[in-house]
Amino acid sequence: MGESKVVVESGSDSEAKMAAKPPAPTGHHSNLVTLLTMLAGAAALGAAVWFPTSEMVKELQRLVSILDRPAQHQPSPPVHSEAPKQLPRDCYDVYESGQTSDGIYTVYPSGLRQGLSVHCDMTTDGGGWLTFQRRMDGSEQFKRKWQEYMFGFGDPQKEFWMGNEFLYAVVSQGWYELRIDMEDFDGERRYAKYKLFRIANSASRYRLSVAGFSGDAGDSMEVHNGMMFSTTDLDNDGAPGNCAESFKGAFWYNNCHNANPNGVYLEGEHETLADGVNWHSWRGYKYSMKYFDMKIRPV
Ligand SMILES: [Ca+2]
Repeated sequence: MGESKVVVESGSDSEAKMAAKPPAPTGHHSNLVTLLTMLAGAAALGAAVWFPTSEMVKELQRLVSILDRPAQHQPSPPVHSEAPKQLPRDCYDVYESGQTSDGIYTVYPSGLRQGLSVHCDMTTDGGGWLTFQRRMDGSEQFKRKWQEYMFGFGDPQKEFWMGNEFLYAVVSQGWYELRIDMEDFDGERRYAKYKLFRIANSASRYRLSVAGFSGDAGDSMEVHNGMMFSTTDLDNDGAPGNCAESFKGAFWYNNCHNANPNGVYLEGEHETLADGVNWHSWRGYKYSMKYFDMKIRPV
């Protein structure tokens, strides 16, 4: 782990090379309650631009009241009526309900009443994958700020980032695995898979937990494990400078990266260092992928 594969942010020294290990994650349930209480409170005061609509504020308050109920250790009261139809929490639920075509489906993670339109990959590696990031043609601008990475942008059929808040809503429901597929301009495809993928809430800057690599693309995520998410306007990285600024993306930067999925779409070989859609362990810091996606599925 002390290998010098991490790009050192320009003008930095080595003191911040490997950031201290993060504290052990606390209960996600209580994290979610804390977050939602905070958001609902802030939005109700009109202080937050995060949830501008009163509809969303109500939704958050409803969620908090649900989550604040004591855990169901007591036996449930007998149910006499017909059980309500179960809403899909993620793409795996959608897959289980019989949908086997790739496309856009509505899911309801963490009890979100309004639902989210997400892209489900139903054909790769057994299907049931919820795609949260994709690059494929350079049509979308990925040089964006914290707020935009928080709630997402782009077209889920094409290039997009789903949004850290929605990603959190999904992965906080249980145990998830991560799969990354990529392709170069010679038409060769590689993948990286991780048995565990989780992010913390916004108060913890969406700190990443990723582990259990397999695949043929090499492990370029390991140095990002335990890091917080960073954007150009909110530097939470492990470097003295600003990695998102230096490498023109947004990611769980360390000091700074082995993977830069949200970098500039530079179409193959590039002269500049590490600012493309790079995956270091396969094609290095001067090759930007033709295709790249990131997706999750419950374990
Ligand atoms: Ca920094």
